Amino acid sequence: MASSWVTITHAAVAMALLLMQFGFPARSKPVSTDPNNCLNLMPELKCCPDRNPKKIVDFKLQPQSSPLRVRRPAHALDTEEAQKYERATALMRALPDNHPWNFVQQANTHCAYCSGSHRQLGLNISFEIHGSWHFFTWHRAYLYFYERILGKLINDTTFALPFWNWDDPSGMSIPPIYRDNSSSLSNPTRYLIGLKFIDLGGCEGNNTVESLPMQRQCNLQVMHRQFIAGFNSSSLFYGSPYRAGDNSFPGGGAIESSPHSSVHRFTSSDMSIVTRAARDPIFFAHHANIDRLWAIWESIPGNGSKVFNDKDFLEASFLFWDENMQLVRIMVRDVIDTRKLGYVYEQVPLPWMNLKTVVEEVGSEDVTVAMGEDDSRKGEVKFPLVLSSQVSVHVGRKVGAKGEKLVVSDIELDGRDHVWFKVYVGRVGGGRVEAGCFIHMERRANERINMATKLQIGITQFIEEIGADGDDWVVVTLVPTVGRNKVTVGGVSIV
Ligand SMILES: [Cu+2]
Repeated sequence: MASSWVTITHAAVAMALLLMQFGFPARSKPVSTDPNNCLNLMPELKCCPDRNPKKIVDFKLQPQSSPLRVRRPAHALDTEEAQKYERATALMRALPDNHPWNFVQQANTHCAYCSGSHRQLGLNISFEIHGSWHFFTWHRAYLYFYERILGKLINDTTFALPFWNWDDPSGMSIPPIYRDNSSSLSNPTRYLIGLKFIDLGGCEGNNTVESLPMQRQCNLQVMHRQFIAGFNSSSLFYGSPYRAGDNSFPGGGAIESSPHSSVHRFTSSDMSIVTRAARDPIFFAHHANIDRLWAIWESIPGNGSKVFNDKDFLEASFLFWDENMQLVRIMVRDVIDTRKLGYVYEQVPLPWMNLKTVVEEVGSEDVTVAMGEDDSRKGEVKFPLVLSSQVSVHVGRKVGAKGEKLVVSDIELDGRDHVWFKVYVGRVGGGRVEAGCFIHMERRANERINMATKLQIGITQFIEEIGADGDDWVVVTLVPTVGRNKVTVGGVSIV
């Protein structure tokens, strides 16, 4: 026994020495931005920064000298707050075109990180900030600098961006400050939907007195569902890891598809096209609410983020111009705590938190096509399949498994297309719930963007709600809503 142990130990040491000699094991690295390599891939929209940095400064958290900035609901701003924000944005718009604080330059900062323009340091591949665990983190850093620049322009160190409180019925339409066409906060190209009720994901109605309560309730259901879908798993909430050298879009978290992308779509015009989105000032209120939801998720007991143990997450870095006109490299570890960044969100009710999920009865017109090892109708659905119409499959699961995840794998599309499909989980012969959705927003590019990604949804609570805890099979239904025939799905499984 002893001699074989020695042999194994020797073999392990020898192997380790061999690996070291060849430079293995290859250590993964955090993604970072190349300051000297940015490609203007779309001639009509030059997203790369106009100014080349002379030097880059590492971000340092500021000691708190002034009171915390308090981000308030946009629909509840008083006249003075609204005028301040309007004035700061007007000043930002009036800056010279190539000034890093100029409104369009600021909008381009977002574009450069979502159009393939910015490259990963030393790798000459896209640095994309959507569809991965850096969705929340990059946008938090972006808003942080944007807010401080606005504050600087009006000489107010307590200036705070408002948030679009679309998760509460009182904020479920475009806030008044963004509707006045003479204001620096407006975007006249938006459709005339200012008075309509927002659709957080499949909640359209005719906006009549009769339909509004239903639309309101549906939106709250979307909020509730998307939080459950990514509830107590940091990988489901944040999205998949994205490390140096990885392809773009490894998989976004639940909130990124909906309500994030659905609100972009609802707002229309610039907001519905990723590469143009930040040209609408409402972008910043929308993303402030996304940022607030992240802070809320973190505050839920038991949601301790495992991503915070991953160095590649914490040490990823982005470049922004700060309020002192320096180009700053900021790391994800610096944006984890909003208080350290000097701001908090005003606490408002969360009417969606403790709802009960609506279980739909499935009508006879919903034909279930089965697949799987033990099913006689095996083979009727063949993956990969082009999602042209609703499709249902029986998917096997392990009774008693903890933390069940539904995975829709190898989702392929042209990243320029807007694609949306819903995912239902149902009991065989029983009711179903919408468990989540996949929404990809349109972006502009001259050539096809080959996109391969996946969707993961936490389904433990949904399985309980449909009463399928003891079942070996559930019915998963994919319903294309936008972009039929434009997306291919490689498979559906429960892990
Ligand atoms: Cu967005």
